[in-house]
Amino acid sequence: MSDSDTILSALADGVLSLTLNRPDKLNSFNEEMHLALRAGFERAHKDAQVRAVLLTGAGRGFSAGQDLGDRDPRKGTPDLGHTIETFYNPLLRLIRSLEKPVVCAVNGVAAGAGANIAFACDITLAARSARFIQAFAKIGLVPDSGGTWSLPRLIGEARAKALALTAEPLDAETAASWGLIWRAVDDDKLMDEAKALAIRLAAGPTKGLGLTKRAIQAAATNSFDEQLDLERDLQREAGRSADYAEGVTAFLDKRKPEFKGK
Ligand code: T3D
Repeated sequence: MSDSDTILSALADGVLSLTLNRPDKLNSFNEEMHLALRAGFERAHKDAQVRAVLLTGAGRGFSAGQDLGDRDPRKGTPDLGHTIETFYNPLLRLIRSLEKPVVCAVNGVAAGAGANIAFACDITLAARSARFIQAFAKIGLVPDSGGTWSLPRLIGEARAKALALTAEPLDAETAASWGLIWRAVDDDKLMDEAKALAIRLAAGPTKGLGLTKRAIQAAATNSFDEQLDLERDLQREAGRSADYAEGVTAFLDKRKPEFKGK
């Protein structure tokens, strides 16, 4: 685990909370924060005590994407393909491949990669005052962090193109009504609601939830027949889990299940 203070990390109630912590730079990403966030998600993959992740930002913003202070063209031309390959893509792959729920609480503006990281999480809530900006167009770049994949899938090509080509901000309520995020929440209730959701998910049947995430994500490329076959295989796996046995036993005994995440 990285000991950088650019990411605040805490494990409680089965929830690993990861807080982007460069508030004076609107939590924009430098290399140190990238490495620390990656270490957090790597821990979530390996540590059985982690049964859900809660990602949020410190201060008034969620994340303004790449730290442009590290990209001054007067100091040379960076190889952005290299930074995407080295930093952003591994992070996005870690989030999507984690077979545990990732809740994202967007506490303020989410721009550039910051917006697309939020869209890659499993359940994203946003403060009503938050806004999402595909800021790339303002500086001559292409949406990254999976944005060109997730935007058309979540909201269709017309809206995806308009957001990406104009870089106009999208408010949280519209983002929710379009299906880009799960819910817009009153600012002062955001963290309570996101924490409660993450704790609830962490107390759930982690194996089954993880397989559900895998199945829904696979639907993006599978045919209907392939998806039916996948559901069969994953249901077989889920049916062998201790949490399935506990869920059915608890139902039959008319009591609350106590899932162990196994
Ligand atoms: O480079 C690669 O590796 C390729 C990958 C790229 C991924 C990307 O994310 S590219 C997109 C980069 N992000 C942006 O272009 C967004 C830039 N920021 C903004 O457009 C605005 O800051 C916001 C719309 C996000 C918020 O506006 P506002 O008015 O609420 O805040 P502000 O005053 O602009 O920013 C507050 C402070 O944060 C300010 O610092 P100061 O003046 O108080 O010392 C500002 O400079 C700093 N800040 C905001 N965004 C960034 C940043 N500093 C560095 N990098 C930033 N991206």
